[in-house]
Amino acid sequence: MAAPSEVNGDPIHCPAKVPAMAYPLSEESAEVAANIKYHSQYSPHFSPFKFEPEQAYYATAESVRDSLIKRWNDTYLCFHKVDPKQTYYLSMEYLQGRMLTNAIGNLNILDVYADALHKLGSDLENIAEQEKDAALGNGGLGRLASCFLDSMATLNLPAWGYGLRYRYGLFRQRITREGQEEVAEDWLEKFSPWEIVRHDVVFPIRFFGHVEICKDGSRKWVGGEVLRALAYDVPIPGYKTKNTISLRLWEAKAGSEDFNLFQFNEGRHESSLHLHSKAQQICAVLYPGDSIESGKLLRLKQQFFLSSASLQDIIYRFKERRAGNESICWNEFPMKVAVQLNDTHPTLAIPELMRILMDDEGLGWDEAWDITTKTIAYTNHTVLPEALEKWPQDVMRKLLPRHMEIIEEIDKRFMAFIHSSWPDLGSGLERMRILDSSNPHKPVLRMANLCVVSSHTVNGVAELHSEILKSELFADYVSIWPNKFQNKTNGVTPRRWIRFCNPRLSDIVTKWLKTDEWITNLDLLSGLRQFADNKDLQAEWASAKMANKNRLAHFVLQVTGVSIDPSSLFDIQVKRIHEYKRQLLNILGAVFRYKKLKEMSSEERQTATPRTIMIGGKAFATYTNAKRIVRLVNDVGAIVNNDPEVNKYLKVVFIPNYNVSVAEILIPGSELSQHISTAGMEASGTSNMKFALNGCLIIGTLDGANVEIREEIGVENFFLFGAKAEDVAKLRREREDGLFKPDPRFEEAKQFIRSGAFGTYDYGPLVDSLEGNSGYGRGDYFLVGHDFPSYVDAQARVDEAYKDRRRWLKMSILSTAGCGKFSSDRTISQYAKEIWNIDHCTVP
Ligand code: 26V
Repeated sequence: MAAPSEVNGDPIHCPAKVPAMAYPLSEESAEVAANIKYHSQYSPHFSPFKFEPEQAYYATAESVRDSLIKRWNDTYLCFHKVDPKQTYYLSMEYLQGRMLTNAIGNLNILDVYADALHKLGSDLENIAEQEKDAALGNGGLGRLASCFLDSMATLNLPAWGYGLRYRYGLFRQRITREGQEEVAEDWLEKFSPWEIVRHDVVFPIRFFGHVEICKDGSRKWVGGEVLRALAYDVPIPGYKTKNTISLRLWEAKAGSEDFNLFQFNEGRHESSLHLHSKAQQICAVLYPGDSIESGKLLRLKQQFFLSSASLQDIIYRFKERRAGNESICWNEFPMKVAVQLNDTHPTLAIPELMRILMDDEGLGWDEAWDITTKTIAYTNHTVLPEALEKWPQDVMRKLLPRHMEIIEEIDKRFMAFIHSSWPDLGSGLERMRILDSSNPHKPVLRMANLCVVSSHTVNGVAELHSEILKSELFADYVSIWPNKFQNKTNGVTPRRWIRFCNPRLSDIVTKWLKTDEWITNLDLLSGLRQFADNKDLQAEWASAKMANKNRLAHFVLQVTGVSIDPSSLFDIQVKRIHEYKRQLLNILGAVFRYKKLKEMSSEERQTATPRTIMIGGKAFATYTNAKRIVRLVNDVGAIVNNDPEVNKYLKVVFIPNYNVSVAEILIPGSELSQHISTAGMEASGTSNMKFALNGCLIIGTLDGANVEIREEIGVENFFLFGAKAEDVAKLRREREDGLFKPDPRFEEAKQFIRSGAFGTYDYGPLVDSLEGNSGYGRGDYFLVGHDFPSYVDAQARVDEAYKDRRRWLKMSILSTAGCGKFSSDRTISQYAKEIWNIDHCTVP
């Protein structure tokens, strides 16, 4: 027997008497409330009798989705009618984070939804926290792709993203006594309200098989196994515009005809579902471990799956928009389509486009090549040797025999071109080749070289990085194609990274600038400079920061159990854990600080600037030294935080499971952030931009985008230290030749760790990695020893600056004021104009 209130349809936990009505797209809070209630009661996913935060979240999200779908359809129709040149951004990674608050913010319906939920006895902030992050990426490269989508939509650009719908995104990091533990993150455990499956958008994807030569000499790739790519669309709303673009994620499927019912009924259950299980593996995880052959093959399959499905879809749309024309004029293709490769991961789009144009559409090589090279552009995101993709030739030949033929032909023709036009190139020639057969036992394909040879434009992601690409990694090509190389300094979306994550500071900015236009024209922030000394602004600024610090302290207590003092200096380093990013330099500095505090008398200690050092980030599961670093930070924290003599002046906290949502709490509450990579190694960095935008000061090296941030905000507002990129090679040689004289403070900090002061774990091997240098991965290749003394000195300057509150606040305001350049709107406008040649297409 049901309770009467249930039968009457009034959910038990939904006190307000709001009738359940559909009212899609209303802007009245009562109607929005009715719409949310409608979704909660008619959702096939939950019992209609509850309105607890989880159900409330899903119902609210579905209600917002109604608006998005309408806008998405209008945008699609508009693009279809106008038929502008369109950009397709191909990326193996997207770090979308939570979508509800972002969508509500971009649609400018925050107040209405907050009010509607209030009517239902709920609270928007509270239910928004129910959403799991969509973490379909590792770090900067994936988050950049997501910021770019936000800017493309906001700028009304005809542009789409393509990616993979991984079942398990980046792992959840659990911290135990042993350090990091990886737990599978099932972001689709229930379902995602933000994706719309398109059962009508399906393409075949072939693997293995062989090449047949037809009578007319043309070639066809046949046989092997054929899976299907099924589209899921995630609508991406622009800020205060109707334009809503698409992030199309592909899922791998097998067809029902691939299920062998006969075998199944005979009891051969596994083999009857053979192809289904293969399909499931493709999108199972982001970055399958690739230390063994089968893992490598799976990663290559993923890359081809993304490239092939996206290109088939692009070509389908190109043809659809020409339906009715007698024949397709393929020369128009590059005038309608721009494809951007986010790093080398989707490089197979190059031979796949060639294959489709030649084998399916019947074009000749020259025509297909002309179209391909006019369509494709490539962004490089790293100079690290281990991240530059190389695929074994035998693996490629087996999995994609026709593509291997095409790549060999590209390589051959490129060689011939160089021989005829630049006969004196000498050893540069071998370095430029796509096929690298220098090791006859393991010939490989250099994917970056394939990209450079086949793209019309290659870009780096910060000025310094783009210069390094031209002078080192791609130097050989610059002499042949001096105009192919560009710089596009990264940016971040001001919507997510200040307006929505830091409403307090945003309101202050709007008040003092007397406009909120800065949200779409970030250069206007420079208008704050004139008030940097103003006492009233400084007071408001300080109070917003303190409120954000309180919120952060509360969060830290919740997730770590460590209580931190909001009046101490909040010093944060959050990013993937990697030796080149030098979290080890940070923790060595913390250890040194702890030792000095211990040596002080209690009177001396009282003059110290109290600090809370927070470090967070995930270590790649098989990266031993990175995992040791995570453990060391936790072990140092356990000692320091429990030392009653010192813990008023220093705390060290490891922030577990760093992701987009955690960043949204950390960044607004930060006062100092560390961007301390070895000069020349961080392509750009984008968290440096987010921190500076939120008025956080930076201690950093002259690396990546730090260089430009420092120029923009003023050198006096940046705590600089460390070697310059141009000196790094010489310093490494000196270290190798035994000419390096370590600073005694560096020796002292290392010795303190070796002494066992931080528990019983043997940190010997980790500390040993800072001794000597005999090449990449052997010894102190990242120059922690060289930069340690200047780092400690820079930290002492920070301590002094922090004591002068007014000076610090002024520097903080000037940081925000100088961040206009670092909007992804600026970056995307430059890509649109200087690489893609596309124009905006605004939905009326
Ligand atoms: C990938 C991997 C994967 C295997 C383990 C080692 C390793 C090391 C580095 C990488 C980097 C992949 C590319 C990447 O994420 N680059 C980042 O791109 C950001 C956006 O442009 C940029 O801000 C970061 O500086 C750059 O590291």
